[in-house]
Amino acid sequence: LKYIVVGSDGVRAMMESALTARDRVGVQDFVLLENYTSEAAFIENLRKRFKENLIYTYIGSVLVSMNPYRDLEIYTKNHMERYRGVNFYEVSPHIYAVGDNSYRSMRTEGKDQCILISGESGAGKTEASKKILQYYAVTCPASDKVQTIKDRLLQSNPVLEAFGNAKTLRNDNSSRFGKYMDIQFDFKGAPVGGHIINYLLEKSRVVHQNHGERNFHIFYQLIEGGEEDLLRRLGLERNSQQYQFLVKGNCPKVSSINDRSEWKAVKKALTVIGFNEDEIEELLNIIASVLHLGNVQYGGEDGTACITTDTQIKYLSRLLGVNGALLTEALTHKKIIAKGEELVSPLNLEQASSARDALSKAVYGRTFTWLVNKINASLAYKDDSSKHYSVIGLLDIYGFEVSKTTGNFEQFCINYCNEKLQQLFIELTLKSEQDEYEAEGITWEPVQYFNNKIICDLVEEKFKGIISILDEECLRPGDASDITFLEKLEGTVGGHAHFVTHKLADGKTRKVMGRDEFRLLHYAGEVNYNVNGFLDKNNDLLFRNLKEVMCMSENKILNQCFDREELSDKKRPETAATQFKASLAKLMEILMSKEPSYVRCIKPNDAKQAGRFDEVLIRHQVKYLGLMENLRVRRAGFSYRRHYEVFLRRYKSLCPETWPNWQGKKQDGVATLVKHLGYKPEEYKMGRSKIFIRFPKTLFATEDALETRKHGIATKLQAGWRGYS
Ligand code: AOV
Ligand code: MG
Repeated sequence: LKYIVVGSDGVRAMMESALTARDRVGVQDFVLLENYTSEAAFIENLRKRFKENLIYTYIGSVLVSMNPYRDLEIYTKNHMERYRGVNFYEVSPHIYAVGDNSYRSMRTEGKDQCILISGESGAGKTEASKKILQYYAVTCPASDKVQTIKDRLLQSNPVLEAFGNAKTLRNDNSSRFGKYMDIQFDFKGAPVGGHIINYLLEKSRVVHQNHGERNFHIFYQLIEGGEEDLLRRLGLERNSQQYQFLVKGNCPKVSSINDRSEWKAVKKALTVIGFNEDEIEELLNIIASVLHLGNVQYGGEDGTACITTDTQIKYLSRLLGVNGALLTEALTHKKIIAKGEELVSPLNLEQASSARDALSKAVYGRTFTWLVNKINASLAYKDDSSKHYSVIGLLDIYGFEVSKTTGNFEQFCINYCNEKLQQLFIELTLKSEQDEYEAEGITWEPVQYFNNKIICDLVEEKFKGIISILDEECLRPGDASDITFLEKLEGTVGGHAHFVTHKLADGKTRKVMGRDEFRLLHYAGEVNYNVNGFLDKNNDLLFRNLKEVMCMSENKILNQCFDREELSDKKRPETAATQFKASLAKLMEILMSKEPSYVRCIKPNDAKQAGRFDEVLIRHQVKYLGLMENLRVRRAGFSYRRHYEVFLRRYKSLCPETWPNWQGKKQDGVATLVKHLGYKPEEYKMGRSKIFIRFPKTLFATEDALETRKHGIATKLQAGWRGYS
């Protein structure tokens, strides 16, 4: 190969242009940052890239994703093709690269994968998980049968979002349930099935919404989009503000949401998933019933509740397929069985309202679970001839909710869930890093992390964790209340470094905190929780007579949701928090058994606005997500590692002995290559299958040499074209 001489000025200009590009768009992997311990440099890199709409950056194999709050043209079919089967480092960072990498690992190593997406509410987790699913739907092999499954997998999203997402202050489409989805692939790598596990739906939203928030999307979709005769049949008016369960947040419309077109999408999705007409009808009967229930008004003298108008009961009786008189009775009386005898006593106004709310929540919550089961049935892998399949799991949960106002029981659960995930991240990133050095026969020194295990323990430890104490109060007969629960907490975990109440050690009180609050110092920030409602929500009880009525329902869905066996069950059901804790423990087990990939989502501002880089907010997330430590671990030993084959393929042109092809062992080729490049012994180590490079500047120099060479060739070609050669 002959090079044209461009003169030393020309070379400098070319090198400078390569460098300026890096100056402008930053580095695509944080490990390449010169000043890797500097948080300022980290943030600056994020800022540069964000400004150029480069929302993705790696820390090694972890993908950091910034929510752009605008539609970027980076999710086209062309983009998908570009990432298919290509090595992580050869193309710019992308969520598709993560998807593709997991897919390839699953295919080549035969190991089940999982992709863990974390970040606070509104950071872009749900969008990321949808992008990955779309990537598989488009790029994986397909036959007719597979196409059906692909369609169903994709269409499960609009349905679950309609019933399980809502507008909150933080996110117009906030997931109010946790979701873990397995995608099952056959031996050809085609998606052939799926399975979803859902976690604790925030069902209190059915009866109450904070100011500026809405109930679940489906209610507004039905009211806005439902056809005239459908609404007539359901007895609904086309005005969401008529319904008590939809007015609490004073937020009927959201500019980013078109309820009417969503309604159409949801109906179509239900059909694709395989719901028949009857099932859709019964499902909508239930949704309408919840709205009617919300409008049941109580009145009554002498303190006992009675229902003042029978309009709602008439609709409810028809839509739920229950006896109106029995329902009325159950909404105003309570029945207990004592010593084999039935005792019926009237409810006062407050008790009756909460019975009505409990029924509404139970009906909605159980219907949601039914919906997930129904979707699972339609996604089930049906090929009996070969039961074997590999799995990629996608985890998209509700993000951490930091708020200036106080949180409630549900937020406590949501944030606890995020603590657990962070714990898993810490264990697995450290562990896998260590494992890799070990496997490659390289020694290293571990880096210190803030370990949030202490907070997980505070919440979940047996006997002395917050959940145990809550359960204890829930089971205690007599005067147990939310306040006695708080007192018990003070007595038990009062001295804990991550737990605070209004009481100060010297007996004085902290003025800024309410007497019915406790504060947890979460890994991601401080949150105050108001104990009001903790006992009730944790007990999650429904009066016996309401259950009895529901068990008689002729609505086929409810019939499956309310089982007569519940009535004869003597054992007390597990509390909500304990069930949640157990389901999270199981989730951790599932995730630990798979090979993880991480997507760490960052929210650029609180205003849901494009182009706004709120540095304070971002710095806080970088801190609590542990990204700096993550980077340090990655850099502590060797910041860069590449399989010999990949390294050789990329840089072989830089050495006459390896160019155009190296005939011997790849490892020997790499050894020859780096010797030629002048790598010093302390700069790298040769592992069993990879080369480990300690300093990024070594790799930088090599990258620059490659760049210069490419430019050299380009200049030569250009010059030739201009006729100068
Ligand atoms: P979350 O799942 O992390 O919050 P979402 O994925 O719902 O957050 O993202 C919130 C909103 O940000 C979306 O509705 C989009 O408008 C926008 N957005 C996110 N990612 C992208 C992207 N890649 N491109 C364009 N817009 C995006 V929560 O469920 O509240 O924890 O609980
Ligand atoms: Mg979400």
